Amino acid sequence: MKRVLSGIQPTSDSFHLGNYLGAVKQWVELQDGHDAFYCIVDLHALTVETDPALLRKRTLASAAQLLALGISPDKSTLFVQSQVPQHNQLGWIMECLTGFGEASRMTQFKDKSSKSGADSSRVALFTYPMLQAADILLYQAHYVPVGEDQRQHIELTRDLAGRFNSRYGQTFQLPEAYILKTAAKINDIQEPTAKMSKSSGAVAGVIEIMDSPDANLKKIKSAVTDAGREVTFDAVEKPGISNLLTIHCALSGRTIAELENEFAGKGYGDFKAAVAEVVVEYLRPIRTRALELLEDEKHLLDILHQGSAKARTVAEATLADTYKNLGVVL
Ligand code: ATP
Ligand code: LTN
Repeated sequence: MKRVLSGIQPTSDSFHLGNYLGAVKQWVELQDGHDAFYCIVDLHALTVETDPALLRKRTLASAAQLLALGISPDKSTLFVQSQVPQHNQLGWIMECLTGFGEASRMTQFKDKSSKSGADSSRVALFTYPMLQAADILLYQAHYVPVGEDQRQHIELTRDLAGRFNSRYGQTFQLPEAYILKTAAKINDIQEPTAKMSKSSGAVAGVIEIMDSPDANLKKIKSAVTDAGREVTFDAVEKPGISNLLTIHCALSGRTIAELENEFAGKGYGDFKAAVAEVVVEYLRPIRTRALELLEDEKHLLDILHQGSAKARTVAEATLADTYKNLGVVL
């Protein structure tokens, strides 16, 4: 069976629709027929200032949401990054392989560091992609299901794996990004040319899984639309309507052409009401299930501890090979 690995940061109380449609929906589908490892990357979340109580709460909330969205501990290994110390150990080796210029070209670093200025950004924000490479390579993953914004980090991971293999002997599987064209990027519904984001979007533009059905209904009904009146897909001229069409299709399974037909001659208002209905009904049972899971913290911790124990066995074997090939005395 091919290996799959992906990660998500516990940086907010709720995942948003972009996280689900861009990434987690594929995680759920890939559980069948693959050996899947899914990691809550709490160490990556520390690259920005965090409050200890919030980090704990959000790590558990992330686990509850992943389970509610369909990740099954019987089918895949769900674990917490900090519970597998080999991530830091291989992360250092990856830093030793990466050029300063190469790391400086990472667009996520450039975007995030430009917000507070490079001087006040943490060093770990700069080395973040090398820890991510370690996350992936420890498990010898073939596929990495992520949204479009992560493509460059997966390319770097492939480069580092290839570099290590050619210098020190075959050690790592070269991973491939697994990115679906249809929902690879969901945009902010108030600012539809920017990606929907946990940390940088204003709340009104971000559809959160843990938001109440009422709140999401209101948000979608006040989504920004475009000039004109026709519901048609045109990412350049009509970014607002196109984003809503993408969301509707991804959740309802209908095609853009079907929706364009159905709403021909009707206004944006009717269309937004339909999108709101689809989103709210899709998310309602997921939120309820996540809230139920959060009531039993011990059960959640048991699942994570079991996952982390299984992850450690795989990670230990890869790290031992890496050290041996590097000439480290064992
Ligand atoms: P932050 O804003 O804090 O960087 P984020 O919202 O981008 O967070 P991550 O934890 O970095 O979320 O990403 C988890 C997964 O969700 C990644 O695979 C990422 O590619 C995907 N993702 C995030 N935002 C979107 C989006 N707007 N559309 C599609 N996929 C997305
Ligand atoms: N950098 C990713 C989160 C992440 C990840 C990973 C994704 C950390 N480690 C390993 C895939 C595989 C992000 O910001 N979305």
